[in-house]
Amino acid sequence: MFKRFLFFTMLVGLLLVGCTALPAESMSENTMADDAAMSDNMDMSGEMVEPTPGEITIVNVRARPAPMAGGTGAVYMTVLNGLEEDVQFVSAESPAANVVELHETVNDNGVMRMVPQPDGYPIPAGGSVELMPGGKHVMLIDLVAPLATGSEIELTLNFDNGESMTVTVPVVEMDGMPMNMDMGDEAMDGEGEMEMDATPAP
Ligand SMILES: [Cu+2]
Repeated sequence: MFKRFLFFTMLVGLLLVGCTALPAESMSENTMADDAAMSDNMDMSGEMVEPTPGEITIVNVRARPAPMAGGTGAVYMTVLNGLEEDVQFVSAESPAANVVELHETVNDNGVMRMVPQPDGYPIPAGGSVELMPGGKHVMLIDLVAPLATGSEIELTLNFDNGESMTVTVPVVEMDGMPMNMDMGDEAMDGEGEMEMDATPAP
């Protein structure tokens, strides 16, 4: 089951869904021309995404399809912190899954492991965190139903400042190779195996 994770792919293009999603026009005006800030607040389409002052915003949220009830799924997004304080994205919940965890896929000497991140992800003031295939993700465990392409699920994000927000997550097909998990079938044999690391991070 977890092996399938390697094949999930980057979504090209923007899906702007959520309670405080940025308008598409303002994002497309921000091009890659800006130099220094490029490495940070840039989403997977290569466009700049700036935090909205005073708010936490969630952009480019999407879930990959999942074939089985009782199986797993993953949700990706970019979370932008427009507040003047750092915040921690500490947990998430969804009616679509009985268990929701925050994970990070790491390359441990060639073995891709999903490591639970029970403390969540820090988001610096004015900064962002990107959840993407092959990296940080919201893990849906024990799905209530399959996630079919074109359907939607609700996901609630909880932050350590007491804020929570619920977003509607579209289930989208993810074509093409993942940005940083470019490996073929042969890499899946032996050492290329995906393992679930059940050890809680320190
Ligand atoms: Cu995971």
